[in-house]
Amino acid sequence: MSGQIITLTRHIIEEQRKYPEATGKFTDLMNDIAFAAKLISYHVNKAGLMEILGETGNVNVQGEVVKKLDVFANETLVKALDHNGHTCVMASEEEEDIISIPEEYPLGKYVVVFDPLDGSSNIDANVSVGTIFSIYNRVSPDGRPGRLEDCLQAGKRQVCAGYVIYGSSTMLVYTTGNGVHGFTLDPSYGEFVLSHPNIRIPKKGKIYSVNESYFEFWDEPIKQYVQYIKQVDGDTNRPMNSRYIGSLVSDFHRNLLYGGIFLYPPSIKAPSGKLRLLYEANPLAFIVEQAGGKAIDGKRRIMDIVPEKLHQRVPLFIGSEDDVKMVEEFIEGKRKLN
Ligand code: P6P
Repeated sequence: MSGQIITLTRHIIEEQRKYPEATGKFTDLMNDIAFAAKLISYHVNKAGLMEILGETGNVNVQGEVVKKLDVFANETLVKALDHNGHTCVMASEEEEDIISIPEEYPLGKYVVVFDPLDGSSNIDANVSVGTIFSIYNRVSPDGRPGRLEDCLQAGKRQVCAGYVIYGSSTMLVYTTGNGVHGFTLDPSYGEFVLSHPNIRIPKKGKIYSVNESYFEFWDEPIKQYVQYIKQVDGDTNRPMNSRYIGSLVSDFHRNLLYGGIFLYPPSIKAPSGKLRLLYEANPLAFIVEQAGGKAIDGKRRIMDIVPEKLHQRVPLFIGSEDDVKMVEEFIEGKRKLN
């Protein structure tokens, strides 16, 4: 019925009804993530006023130790997810090793890996930043602390993936394999409200997002692809528009809604690219595939890659299906710049 307010909690509960075995623990876990997102949103939006910027260890006017926002975001997520008995282990871009659940807390079956505040170096310039997360079922034996193997699962085993974008408004976008749904935080009563049901990415986009300052360091096929999409040809709707914010969640979110491709290719300087497989490429790949798009590392489907290390980097080509297929054709030598 139009005019209904569907909160994130209600949406998850209704989604979970499709799984008779659901116990409600996943709903609780997602609510814990949403709670952390609200706290992070509040501090991101007040950062400039609360002197949270700058190096760790400063003391602000209240005499509190000032944390950099990404440290604050990391601690907020860990504290929100470590005590409710839903997780057995976590991993974060901010922590070298896996994050174990304190002994005094019960263990759960879920594994959460996350980038607590991607793009945080942009905050001082008031550029949108984001939290990115993936949820898996544990693979190690129940009843004992989770292990590294629980975090090193291929992206196709994700049970949920999502991101929060802290921009002109705060949005949470997630999938559990039944489409992609976006919720906007209504600060007047602190609820994430369904604003973008069943997001679908256009099959072909008009936007490409890449840091072209690395052009000379790319392999020849990537150079040719980027030169191709910049050529003038009305019949094939070229040139494409260049849009690059330098904040992954912002570039991805815009391309998800409008259509297009984000590229972080391998280069002489970064043979595996810059972005991380576990908590950047995999969750966004799950989301884009659920929205009808595609995500590859240049040769493989991102979600087929079995991680070997927590902070493993991977080249990333992600977005509209036809755009990613075209860069794939250049990489495979099936298409060349005429
Ligand atoms: P470059 C931000 O530092 C980040 O991790 C992503 O959010 C962003 O997409 C990428 O790096 C930008 O990297 O090399 O273009 O500055």
